[in-house]
Amino acid sequence: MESTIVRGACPHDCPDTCALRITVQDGRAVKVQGDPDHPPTHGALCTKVSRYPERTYHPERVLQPLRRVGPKGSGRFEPVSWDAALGEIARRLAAIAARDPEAIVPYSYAGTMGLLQGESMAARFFHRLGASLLDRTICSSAGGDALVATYGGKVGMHLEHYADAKLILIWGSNSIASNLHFWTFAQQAKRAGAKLVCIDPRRTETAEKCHQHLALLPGTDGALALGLMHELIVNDWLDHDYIERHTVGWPALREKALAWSPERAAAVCGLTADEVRGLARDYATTRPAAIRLNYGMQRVHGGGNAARLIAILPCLTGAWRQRGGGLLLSASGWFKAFRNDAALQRPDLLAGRTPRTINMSTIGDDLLRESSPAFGPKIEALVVYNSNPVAVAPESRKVVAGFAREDLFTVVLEHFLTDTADHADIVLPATTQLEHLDVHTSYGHTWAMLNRPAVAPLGQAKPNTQIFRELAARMGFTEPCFADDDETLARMAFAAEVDFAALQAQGWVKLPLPEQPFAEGGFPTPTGRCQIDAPGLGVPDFVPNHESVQSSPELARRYPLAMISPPARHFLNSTFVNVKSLRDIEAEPIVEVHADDARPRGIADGQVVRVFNDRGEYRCKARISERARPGVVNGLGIWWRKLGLDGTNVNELTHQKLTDIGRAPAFYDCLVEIGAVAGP
Ligand SMILES: Nc1nc2c(c(=O)[nH]1)N[C@H]1C(S)=C(S)[C@@H](COP(=O)(O)OP(=O)(O)OC[C@H]3O[C@@H](n4cnc5c(=O)[nH]c(N)nc54)[C@H](O)[C@@H]3O)O[C@H]1N2
Ligand SMILES: Nc1nc2c(c(=O)[nH]1)N[C@H]1C(S)=C(S)[C@@H](COP(=O)(O)OP(=O)(O)OC[C@H]3O[C@@H](n4cnc5c(=O)[nH]c(N)nc54)[C@H](O)[C@@H]3O)O[C@H]1N2
Ligand SMILES: [Mo]
Repeated sequence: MESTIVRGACPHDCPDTCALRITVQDGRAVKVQGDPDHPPTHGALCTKVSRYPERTYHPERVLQPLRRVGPKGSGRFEPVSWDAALGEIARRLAAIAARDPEAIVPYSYAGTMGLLQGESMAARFFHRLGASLLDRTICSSAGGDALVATYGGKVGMHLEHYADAKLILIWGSNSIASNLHFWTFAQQAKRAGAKLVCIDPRRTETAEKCHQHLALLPGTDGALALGLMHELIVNDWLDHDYIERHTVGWPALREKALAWSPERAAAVCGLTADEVRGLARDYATTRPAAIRLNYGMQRVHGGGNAARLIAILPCLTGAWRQRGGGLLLSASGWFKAFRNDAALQRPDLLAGRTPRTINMSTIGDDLLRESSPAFGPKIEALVVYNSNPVAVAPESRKVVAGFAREDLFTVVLEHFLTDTADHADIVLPATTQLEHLDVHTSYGHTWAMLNRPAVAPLGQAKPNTQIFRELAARMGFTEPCFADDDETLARMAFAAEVDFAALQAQGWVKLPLPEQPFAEGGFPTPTGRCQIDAPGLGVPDFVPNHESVQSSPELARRYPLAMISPPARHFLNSTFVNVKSLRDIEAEPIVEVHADDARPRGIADGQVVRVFNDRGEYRCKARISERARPGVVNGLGIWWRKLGLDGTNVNELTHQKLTDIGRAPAFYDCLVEIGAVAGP
């Protein structure tokens, strides 16, 4: 049998953006492996993506357009032709647009991170239509905006430089689960004698493999950073020259930090004062010292301020001066200078209109709003692609009620009948990464990537780009940009420095970037300095959780447990939950509970429990485990509601209150109570 290897790129919302080698036999992808030649990937893939053929050829793939036949949310559909489906969508959208195009809302996130199958033809379509804009905040905008305020961009250390560090703080990141190819570099550093410290409320598989684990309470990272600053000041562990020349605003923050003794910080964080002191000493006196910050720490009310405080640390000690020193939260800003987003997305098609913006994180509330001068028109139509909001958006009860509105027209572009697709009026079959062309940036490394289609589209599936191209034609949009094919889009996605011929030949191109970007300051802020005092935000401070003993004592009496809901290792958000071999590993939706919290509630290991608060109730299995610290329970995400124990998931409990910076959800700032469920 003849077999060929096709070069691809992993499309998933993960910092690693691996280079793939896909083995194709007789037109069928039979194996997906990591490319050994791509430095970050070094031939290794996570378990999930190595199961790609299983997901792609899954018997439940949606391979033809479907039209709803049952009530909203029933998941009952009949197959229809592409012609009928596109015709109906164009008719419905045109009728709404004739009244007010802002009543139409696109809803998308990072189901694929590809620049083409993400926001290229889709953005053109919605811009031309004049639909509402979408604020894509659900994941990273608290920390992301914080980094932009502080450094001037989402920029930081090179991934490979972590191998040279002598101390790595792995802060708010379960790297083994969600940033595996960083972990490889951390392991290299460890073998060369580096100390690894994990800062995470949960005793994750990563925490277990670090030398030290600081299990702070969720949402207290800002207090810890201030406690560390206190120690840097009183022990004079500051790099005065770096602060003087490359930062602005330190005196005001210095004043605040002096009020955060290790005792005070420890009391807020649920740590000991010695743990705070020891961490400060390690951080100040070990060279090079690196921080791998990740988005897990910014899904709380004060997530933005905390990310700012932590990002300031390497500027106080001058850690940026050494290779192997500094911080990385996201590398995505490095691509900014090399991307042609305006060419791909064509905001000029708005032609002077300024539609309102809907925040994706409050879709539950917004779908239930009537027209008003403040809100604008009631949402009449939703077009969902690359996202599964019914499962992933906070406060499910409201999200589900919104999606169940009989007067809402919903179109979902999907691979599978997800919880969201079940609520569609029309489902359109989309291709997977193995079936379409795309180009990629990364938020964990600095290589631009190309994904070639390895196989022909399955069934009647089409790439998102093609679906929006055909919809545009149906709507009578005649601008020539709606005729651009995918290769044309791919060629215009990057600036000349990312040579398309090189991308085609090798599959990736390393961005031309300085080796040690901030060794001598040079932050991409207007002043070139790290903005400790940032325009419009001032100096950062500790911001407590929306829901905690301190900020909401009455609520905490009724719901005394803090719940975080980090990713399960073998799922990617809600993707892969329906892939049997992976679901078999995760087995069932679980909540991890410490024995000290389980005992007084009469909860036994493996028992079904109800986790509840005023917003809702979610049933899952309790796992009594040292992974949970006392007072904090871990409800691992993000199950498909319909594959859970009672048709719900953990987002039944989360709320729509936003973060201090970035308008993002505070998924990990959530009080609950747990009770045993009687009976079998
Ligand atoms: N396997 C797998 N990989 C993934 C994902 C997935 O779902 N599964 N998700 C992807 C996505 S969408 C993203 S955004 C990225 C990054 O995604 P993140 O969500 O950052 O992923 P993790 O690093 O797994 O999880 C964050 C860690 O933060 C911890 N944490 C929770 N609250 C706090 C807190 O208040 N302070 C601190 N210090 N830590 C806290 C959690 O216990 C968890 O271990 O990963 C991506 N990679
Ligand atoms: N409680 C709680 N909730 C969370 C989080 C948490 O930690 N806890 N994490 C949050 C985070 S960090 C994020 S990023 C969001 C993620 O939320 P989403 O971005 O919605 O991610 P997924 O759940 O993976 O859903 C992506 C969907 O896109 C589809 N898809 C993939 N590729 C394509 C394509 O090419 N075309 C089309 N049409 N569809 C495609 C997949 O089949 C999948 O159903 O969830 C958030 N929700
Ligand atoms: Mo995310």
